[in-house]
Amino acid sequence: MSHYKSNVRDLEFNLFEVFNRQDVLGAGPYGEVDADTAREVLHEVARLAEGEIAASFTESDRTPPTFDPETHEATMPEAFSKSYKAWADAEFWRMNLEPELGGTLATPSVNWAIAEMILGANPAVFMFSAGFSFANILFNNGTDEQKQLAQLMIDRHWGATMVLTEPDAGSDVGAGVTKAVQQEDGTWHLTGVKRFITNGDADFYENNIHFVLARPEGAGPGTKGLSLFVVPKHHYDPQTGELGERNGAYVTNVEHKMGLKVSTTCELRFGEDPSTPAVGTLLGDVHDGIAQMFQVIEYARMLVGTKAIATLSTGYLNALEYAKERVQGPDMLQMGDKTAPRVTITHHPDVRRSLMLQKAYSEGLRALVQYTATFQDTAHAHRAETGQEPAADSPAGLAERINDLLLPVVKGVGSERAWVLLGTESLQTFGGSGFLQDYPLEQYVRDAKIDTLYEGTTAIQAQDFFFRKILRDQGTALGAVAQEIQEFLQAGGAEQLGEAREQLGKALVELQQFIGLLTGWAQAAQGEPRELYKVGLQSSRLLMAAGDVIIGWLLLRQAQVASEKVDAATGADQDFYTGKIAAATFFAREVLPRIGADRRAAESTTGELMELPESAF
Ligand code: ST9
Ligand code: FAD
Repeated sequence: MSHYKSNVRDLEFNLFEVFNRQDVLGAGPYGEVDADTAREVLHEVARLAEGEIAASFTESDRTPPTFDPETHEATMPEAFSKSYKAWADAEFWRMNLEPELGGTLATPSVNWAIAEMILGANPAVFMFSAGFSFANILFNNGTDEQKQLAQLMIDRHWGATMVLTEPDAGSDVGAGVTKAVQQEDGTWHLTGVKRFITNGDADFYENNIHFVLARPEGAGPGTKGLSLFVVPKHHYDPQTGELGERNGAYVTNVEHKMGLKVSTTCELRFGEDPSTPAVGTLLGDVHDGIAQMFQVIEYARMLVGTKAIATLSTGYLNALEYAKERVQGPDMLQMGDKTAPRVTITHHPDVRRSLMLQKAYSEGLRALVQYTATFQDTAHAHRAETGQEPAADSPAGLAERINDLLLPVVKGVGSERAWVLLGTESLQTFGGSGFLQDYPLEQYVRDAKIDTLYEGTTAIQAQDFFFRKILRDQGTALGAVAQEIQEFLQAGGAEQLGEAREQLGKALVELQQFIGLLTGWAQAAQGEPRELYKVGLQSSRLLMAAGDVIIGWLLLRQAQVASEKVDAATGADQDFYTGKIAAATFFAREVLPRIGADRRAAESTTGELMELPESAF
């Protein structure tokens, strides 16, 4: 039986009942993928995910890849290679590929729905297929030869890596010292050590293309001095793709990790041996490395958030199934009667609380991914139709800014809530059995922890959210989302959701005051620099609070749709809509009141923690 439990019904609900993606599909750049096709694909991907993709999930954790330091190559578990091949051969990734490279475009919203299922079933399968997405980056930013490489990557299923981190440059990417020196033929030779590189090697790749941030000789400090180089594992014939000599970029270690063990995390050394230089080309022949890499990072942050949320969803559905069968103790109302019949644990109030919290967050976070993706749809359609970047003040430009605002929420809040809830609630539902390897929960918890760390830790997401996405944006994107929430509240709706709407209204005001507090400190810091510390002390809390308000609103939006349909519905649909109303009401009562407490706690910050001597910790 598959460990993975998809939730296609909820994906379809988001896509077609809440966010009306049928209005976008089947037209313009998405002419070949209409809503019916998208639905068929989702069901097909769910079967694939629960079947062949999920099949190697456990085995690849117990028998992870091995590394041979002599050959610098990793050997992948056979079962995992089969799952990877099943995904590569199914070719659903073509729906996210530029048509010029052989793609059949669907909207980002549909692509993230597809991605969710593969990421939930066996996340590393999706991650190892990064080459298919990197081909888009090459195609859109590259020189003619690099565009040709993009096609080879697709045709020959080559792998790809994003290479930023160094031993002394983690969150602080701009501290990187990997060097690039231009050669007479226009190519570049790289020297340096990168670490923690995902997809660094796999034996199902014929070739692997590294996208490396390095500092050209003489370039300035920080991230702005970095350029992006395309460095293949093997040299190749640019026409045919036939492999040539080994390039001087070698994997020198594969890390042993807490979880996600089948994903190879590699140390990568460039140009160690002067006789085999690490030869690369400059992406697009322009020095714009950090901005180019952020095209990759933005996609990867969405990916990581979606991975975390997908794991929470399958964790919840596994916990639910277990709870419906596990019999333990009497109903609470008969707790004094030692002969009372024993009931399934779904009868216990605390288990119900836990299950509803899991349901509300996994469905609310899925809605957050899909809501974010709707803005990607707008910006993507604009680019596909015009071939131009959207103007900042155009509807597509605003959509881009709202997407930017929401990305740290998807990544930061998605990963934190998922990892914590998987441990404290989903695994807990299984009692002691959750701790065993007989059930997938312990692996889910181990595999999901990484999501709060890579692609920028939660602290980095929180700073990105406040400084870049709110302050620097002068509140434009934030204002647009807040206005949407206000309009939803003003429109009213189902009577049974009245109290929940009231809670949401209060939480929104608290959040706005919370943001005002941090904005005030940031402004005061111009005269009194230490005020900025208060922002740093409270920014992670703000990010989580913002996530809860948006989740609470999206759950209520869903509940409003459900309330209009529930009476006419029957069977599973009726249960589905009833569950939506219950989740939104529960979240509004149980979670949203905490926003006020968060704001008050933040308000009491004095910054004295920053005065405390290090020795007192
Ligand atoms: C990693 C990989 O951890 C984990 C595994 C991932 C899964 C593998 C699969 C990969 C899939 C890939 C798919 C392919 C792609 C497909 C795409 C398809 C379409 N937004 O604030 P400043 C830029 S990898 C946009 O001064 P500092 C911007 O250009 C390792 N751009 O920063 C800006 O200039 P300007 C991940 C942004 O103080 C410039 O940077 N590591 C954003 O110099 C400088 O900005 C990390 O994520 C943004 N949000 O540097 C590092 N922010 O201002 C985390 C900055 O003029 N650390 N830019 O516009 C950080 O993010 C730091 O804040 C820092 C600070 C490095 C940016
Ligand atoms: P540090 O930056 O040293 O951070 C340590 C702690 O300090 C964290 O809690 C952090 O939040 C906090 N901190 C640091 N700076 C600040 C600050 N300014 N403000 C507040 N708090 C701060 N990198 C790649 O380039 N490519 C990959 O493919 C890749 N894959 C990875 C896969 C795995 C399994 C792992 C573990 C890492 C991977 N990474 C990859 C690296 C990853 O992106 C970094 O680990 C991450 O960005 C954090 O850097 P660090 O580990 O050096 O931690």
